[in-house]
Amino acid sequence: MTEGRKDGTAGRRLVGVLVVLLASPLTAQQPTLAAARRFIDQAETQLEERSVHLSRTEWVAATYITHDTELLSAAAQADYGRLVQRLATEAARYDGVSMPTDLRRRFLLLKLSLSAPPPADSALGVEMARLQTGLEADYGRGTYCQASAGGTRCLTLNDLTRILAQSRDPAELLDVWRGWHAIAPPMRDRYARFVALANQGAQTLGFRDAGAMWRAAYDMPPDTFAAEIERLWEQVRPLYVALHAYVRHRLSDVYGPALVPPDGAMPAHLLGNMWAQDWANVFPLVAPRGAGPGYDLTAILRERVPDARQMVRYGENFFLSLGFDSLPTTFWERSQFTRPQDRDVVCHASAWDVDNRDDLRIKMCIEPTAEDFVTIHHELGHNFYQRAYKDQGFLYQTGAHDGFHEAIGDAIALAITPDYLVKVGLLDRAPAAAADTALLLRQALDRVAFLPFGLLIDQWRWRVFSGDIAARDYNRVWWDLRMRYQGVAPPGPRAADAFDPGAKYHVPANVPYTRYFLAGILQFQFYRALCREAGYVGPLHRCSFYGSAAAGAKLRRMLALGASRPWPEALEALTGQRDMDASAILEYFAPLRAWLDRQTGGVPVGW
Ligand code: X8Z
Ligand code: ZN
Repeated sequence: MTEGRKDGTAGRRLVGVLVVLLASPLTAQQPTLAAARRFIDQAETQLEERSVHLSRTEWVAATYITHDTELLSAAAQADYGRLVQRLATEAARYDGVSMPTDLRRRFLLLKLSLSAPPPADSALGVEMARLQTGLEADYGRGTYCQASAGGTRCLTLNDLTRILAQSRDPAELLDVWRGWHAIAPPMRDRYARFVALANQGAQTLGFRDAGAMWRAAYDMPPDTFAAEIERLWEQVRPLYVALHAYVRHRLSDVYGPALVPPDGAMPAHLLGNMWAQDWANVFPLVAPRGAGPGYDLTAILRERVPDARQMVRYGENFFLSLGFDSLPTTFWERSQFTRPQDRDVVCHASAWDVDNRDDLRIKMCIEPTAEDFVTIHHELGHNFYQRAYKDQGFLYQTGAHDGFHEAIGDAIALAITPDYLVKVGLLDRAPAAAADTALLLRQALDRVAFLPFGLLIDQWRWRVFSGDIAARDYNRVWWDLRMRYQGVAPPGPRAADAFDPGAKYHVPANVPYTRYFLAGILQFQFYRALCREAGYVGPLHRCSFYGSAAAGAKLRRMLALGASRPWPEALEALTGQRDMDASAILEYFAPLRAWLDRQTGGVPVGW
């Protein structure tokens, strides 16, 4: 489970008025507007109440993976799914009622509230919930056990991540990459069954399949949304291709043309990240030649910040500087900041609002790295959003769209500039402006490299849900898409039973992913708006709005809307724009783009 609402449960029977309506001759009458309003109010009350129980079972299942917590969580999910299903079915009787758009919106949000709605048959709903919790738990338990002379050593994803970030030995990198991907083949058939069941559920709600349902959550027709994604990608693709060409050119020098072909795809195991989704860890290999050392945030954190909790304090402090209230004491008591030594947990970072009021938590396995420092800000962005909209009705207690939720903390993290680090005492003096290229390159390895990855997971999944890709072709099409969008290839041929998408958290956990692509664009729009509000003038990438009450107030106004208004209104409240638009990210990276083009003059571009 990530942020915002938890997928939910059953619980109380529908009360009073509906039962009477169903049992009486009034059934034949046209339902009224007043009845529709009463219905959705009562639905919200029930969902809200049951969601708390669901969140608690999911929290325990994610932070203490056992056979029993898995089954308890599955049962709670199945119950909540049944409740949503029943309410959505009953809601259909109000389809013909003419109602204000605000009320209509709440009915739609009810239908869209689960990323995998259960089939009508409750036994199938239970089967689906077990598959879902089982797949996520298997991911959480995943390890790679290496046989060596001294015996067997089992490495967690944290361990493997560290090796991928630091090692420059292609054989070792290949070994850990393969080792982790071996967790997934046993998931494939269960995943295929899960897809079939989720589709049945989506169909009972009137959607063609679960992917079509996901695309329906953006205040525009699903096909228009797909086109919108394509439009945004076309805006940023040239920047990505320029970065790709530069990185490939440099890595080809480091690893040789046999491993990194100068005009082909880059192999996935050499980019510093298990999924090659961001490349910040290969920065030392591709840093501008002759550039000074700049600074190394990972090294600073290791030296100056005693533990994970203190890293989180820096994140909280940023929000406090914008005028947000401090996190509740329970946040510090109930969050999981580091990987427990004595049990299996789902380490993939997430942010929770367990009681829809103020029981905010994060769940992470924090390491003292710049990467995790950014992720902390990302997660806290979810928590402060959750708190900002808590006074909205339950169905509005979520992001303007899911990309907004993912973009808040990232926009804040963009303001972790050298000047900011000096202000909070993490850096003694800011590097000279000449170091900007290096800083921008590091930032691009993180945020520009991510964009095609953010896009392609659901390009794959939408086709999986639509039935366009059969289970036996899952892996082939996955790599076709990675090649097409990212210009990244598997390190060698993949076995017939490989299921590489299953080695990425959001696939077994069924978390939609287009949100991260959207966030990749939106975070720069938010950041630019916050910089302007703070009165900043100068090159965009050097702006930090740390300490700006005006920026904070403007941000809170957008966050407090939750999902109560169509997202263009929320976007306008902060940025003055009603469209998602890549001009801010392009402006931010403009100096780097010019530099990249100079570096890659005469070397192959594209793949
Ligand atoms: O899953 C996440 C967050 C939790 S919502 C840590 N992210 C994506 C990922 O890790 O794949 C943030 C960046 C993209
Ligand atoms: Zn997130």
